[in-house]
Amino acid sequence: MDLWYFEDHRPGVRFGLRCLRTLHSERTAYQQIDVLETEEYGRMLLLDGLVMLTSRDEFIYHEMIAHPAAFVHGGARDVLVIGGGDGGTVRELLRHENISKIVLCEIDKGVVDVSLRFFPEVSSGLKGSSRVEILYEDGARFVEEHPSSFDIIIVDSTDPIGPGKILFSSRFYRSCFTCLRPEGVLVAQTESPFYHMDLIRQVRAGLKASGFGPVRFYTAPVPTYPGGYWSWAFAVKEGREGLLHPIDSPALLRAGEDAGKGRVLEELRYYTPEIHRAAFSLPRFFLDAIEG
Ligand code: AG3
Repeated sequence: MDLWYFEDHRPGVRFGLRCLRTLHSERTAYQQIDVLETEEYGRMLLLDGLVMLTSRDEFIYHEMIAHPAAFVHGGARDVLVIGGGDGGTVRELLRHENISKIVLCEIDKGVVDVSLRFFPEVSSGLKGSSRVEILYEDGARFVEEHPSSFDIIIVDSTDPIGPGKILFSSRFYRSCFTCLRPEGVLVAQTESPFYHMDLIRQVRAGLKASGFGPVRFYTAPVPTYPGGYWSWAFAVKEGREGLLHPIDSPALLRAGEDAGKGRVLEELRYYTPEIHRAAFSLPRFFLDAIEG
């Protein structure tokens, strides 16, 4: 039998993976969760029919959502992850020994439970670390209620539909700004430059209007996401030393001399200091779309 999973990326574009079997399906109060075994990409997690991760390429997405902010800040103690219930982002953040507390604010406990059961290598950080606290709450509400509490906020959301929609709003970004300490960094996943430039422009405007310094974007390939090409917003809050620079921050430039940071780099499979720099260099069509 030939079993295929398809995600419609556009009305005229369809992405497919041949599957061996379905491992899990459930409908939670928030969304449909499915886990499929694919032929080429290992296990795959779907929320409402959209690919959230596969075992084979999740390392690129998770390394790239976590390490740029962690290396640029350098001395973060408290990090908030909104969404990210699979635990991949937490796994990456835990590699940084300066981070003493990670709060994961995931609205749907079902995602955490499914990841613990079917993706142990992704979710490993979610249990057994005293540095991780999991809250099953609305992230938008949480940031409103915790002013000046975090050094880094990472928005590891789904697409801007369903429960993820509010996480792309200007009101949410204003709350994130308030929730960050001075010198804080916000990173948010911002979809595919091929298909979602309107959204990327909207995110940029929302962040700029919320008090952040320059708003930058960076990109990396994620083969199983729309366009195979993904983007993240990177915004900083002014601190005593001014504004942290995404590729020239003192902490990033010193990372090579720090034994702890060196160990982090040795553990990674995608992120390198060179990739970091390159990722912030945007292709012409991207620059034209946000500047034009
Ligand atoms: N968060 C971003 C997934 C968006 C993918 N979109 C899609 N397939 N249409 C993934 C969560 C991983 N921690």
